[in-house]
Amino acid sequence: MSDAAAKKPATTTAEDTLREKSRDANVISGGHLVAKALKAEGVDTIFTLCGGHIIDIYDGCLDEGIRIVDVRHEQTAAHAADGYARQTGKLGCVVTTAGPGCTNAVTGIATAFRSESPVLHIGGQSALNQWKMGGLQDLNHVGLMQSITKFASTVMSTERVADMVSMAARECFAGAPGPAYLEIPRDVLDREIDVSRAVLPKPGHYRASTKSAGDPRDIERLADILVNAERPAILMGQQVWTARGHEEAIALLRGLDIPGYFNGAGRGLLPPGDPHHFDRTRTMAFSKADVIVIVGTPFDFRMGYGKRINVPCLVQIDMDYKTVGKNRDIDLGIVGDPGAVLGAVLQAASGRLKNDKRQMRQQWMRDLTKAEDAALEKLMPIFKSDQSPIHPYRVAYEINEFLTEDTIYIGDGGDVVTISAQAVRPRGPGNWMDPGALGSLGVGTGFSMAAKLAHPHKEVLCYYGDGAFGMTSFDMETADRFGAPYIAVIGNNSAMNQIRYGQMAKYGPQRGNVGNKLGDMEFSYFPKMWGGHGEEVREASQIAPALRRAREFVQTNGKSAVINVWVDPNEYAPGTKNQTMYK
Ligand SMILES: Cc1ncc(C[n+]2csc(CCOP(=O)(O)OP(=O)(O)O)c2C)c(N)n1
Ligand SMILES: [Mg+2]
Repeated sequence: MSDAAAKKPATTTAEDTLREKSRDANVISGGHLVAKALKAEGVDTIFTLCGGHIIDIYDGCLDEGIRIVDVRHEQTAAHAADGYARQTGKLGCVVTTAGPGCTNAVTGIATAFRSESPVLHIGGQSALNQWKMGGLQDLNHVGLMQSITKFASTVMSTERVADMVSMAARECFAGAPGPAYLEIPRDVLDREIDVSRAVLPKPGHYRASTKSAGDPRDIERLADILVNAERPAILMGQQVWTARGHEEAIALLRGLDIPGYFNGAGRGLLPPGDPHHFDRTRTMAFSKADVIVIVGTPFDFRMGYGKRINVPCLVQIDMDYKTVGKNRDIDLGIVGDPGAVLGAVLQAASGRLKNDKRQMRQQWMRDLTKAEDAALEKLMPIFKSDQSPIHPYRVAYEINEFLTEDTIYIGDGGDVVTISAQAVRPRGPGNWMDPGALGSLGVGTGFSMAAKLAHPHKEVLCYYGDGAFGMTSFDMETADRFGAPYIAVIGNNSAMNQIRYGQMAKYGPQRGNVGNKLGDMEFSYFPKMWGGHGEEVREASQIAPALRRAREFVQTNGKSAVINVWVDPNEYAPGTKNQTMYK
């Protein structure tokens, strides 16, 4: 844990001493039981915004050495808990007060739900002895949260507080991970009970291993399929990273000489330039392959619901039984942990790949590489465009050139960020974060703060649209307050441009510019309010030097930097032009 961790009071007052003395070791309150259960689950940080209903949890966290990161908006707390889960591979935790504290966090929890991120949301509630009486901030939180969590419940007794935190944590990891919500009424939280009456699940003893390798017969079948394939291709999705199966995934691609494609959090599992890393030829590969294996990503809109895949043999591997075979037929489905399944398949196939097949695959990969190179060549003129106003492709290209092996890249916005997917190639596993299938604008600030807190030695760069930046950026100050500075680059077109394009196309320029234009904001002023760095960039040649100065500033001053790049509002991503995301 960093220095900013566990904000213990700097000085001990007489009042503190009194409280310490009066604390009876034989009794414990609900808030302290929450903290104990979180500690047992390996949670070292909570993201929160305070409220009278939840303060006893903070008091417990102080005792357990759990870092309390208090933000300015609960949406950011929830995105940060999600981001922290993605970056640590452990349970993320957000704590909000009752009523608006909960509703403000809804977008973050919903994002985690669609992204299969294990986040425990603990929320306050009026005291049970005022149940349904119309208390301050009273709301049916459980009813509200049920549809965006895997599990949502009220804790009805102090004795069960730790037990139910552990239960909710277990639910987060059942099958494909996801969020859970737990509401704890104020009297349940504040009440002190005899320690002996509290149900306290023992760390490491209340959860099974989740590393199931699927049905052994299906593993054999897949090994057979893969050793006999001539033009196989594998798509590694987010679950491969979520479940930390990247080593097995890479070993399989290399061991059996199979081209790998990557989406969502799967991006970066292999660095660009690796012989088994492919990204610009997915359509070609998917139309010419004889076997396709989809690992850990659903057939949702990002995959055209699987309808465009036309292949003699389609295999799907997923942590969730409900996802396998959904939206289109498959030839083989395996439910299990991606790493465990892929590791078992490699083992079962070991030594069985015949030389002629290996040579065919190498030719297949050479053909794909050629097509990749041609696709990149085609993009080069706009990547290097020095037009004024700046072409958004140039910004994305410059960001990619700027990334190091230790930079975590986060995208938060519409069109400018869609464009960046064509240019930005993260150099390592976990170095790519996007909102996922919910497509939520505003994830950037929480994700950035969480990524930096989880990996203080890494650099974090968030690329925002100007619309997205406006949503959550006030919490950049929170990131800096907790020693988690990052570089924010804004592709500023003074509009919600991704939406504007569709409106213009449908209603024409007169009526299409309605409800989607923003003011011209010189965002470089913003971080200066608390000692950060800001720059305006209006010429393409100035992007790279500004990025370098931002890096230097963040490293030297420990505060964030904002590079506000003015981009051409009349340039759009092909996906936006086709409006593929709505199909
Ligand atoms: C929270 C939220 N509200 C609205 C949308 C719909 N939406 C998708 S892209 C977009 C425009 C985003 O504008 P900006 O961040 O400036 O990026 P640009 O498209 O201009 O590059 C909007 C409003 C969304 N995805 N999420
Ligand atoms: Mg914009």
